[in-house]
Amino acid sequence: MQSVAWSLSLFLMALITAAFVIVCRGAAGERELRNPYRGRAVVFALTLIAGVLITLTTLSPWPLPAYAANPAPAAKVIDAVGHQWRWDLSESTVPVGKPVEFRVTSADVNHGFSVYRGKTRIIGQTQAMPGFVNRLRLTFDEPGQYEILCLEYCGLAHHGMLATITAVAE
Ligand SMILES: [Cu+2]
Repeated sequence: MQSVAWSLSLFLMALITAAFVIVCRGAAGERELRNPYRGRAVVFALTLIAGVLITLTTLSPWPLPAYAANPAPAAKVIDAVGHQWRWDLSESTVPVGKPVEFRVTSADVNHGFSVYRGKTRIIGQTQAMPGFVNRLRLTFDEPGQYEILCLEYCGLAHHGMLATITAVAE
């Protein structure tokens, strides 16, 4: 699915680029007659170059983190299902220092699956969507309790969607 979306995006970007090139070429013949528009073409070209450069430098790693292409084997796989308004986890403990893979989905509406260390530090998050399973790989560096909260407003008791998971040194 991801590769289809990516290919479609590239195709549409190429189509828009081609449209711009065709419009620019069509306007080139009138350039001598309409000098005031020359400035616009320069501004457009500079904006386009800046946009491409900014996009290329800020999309690294591109388009997904490297582990998605070549994942290390997970020490534990945990199924996580979001419901209005609770999380169902297939396991409640994780090993410290080893990669854990959460397979996150939803039974009803979209939720935001986020793992907190303490009250303020998010160590990972992904969407929980009905009909899709998103994989989130995390390594828990410190033993102790972690909280799983919902990051997407999903109804009246959204704020109460709390689960805990314990990282245990093995
Ligand atoms: Cu929610």
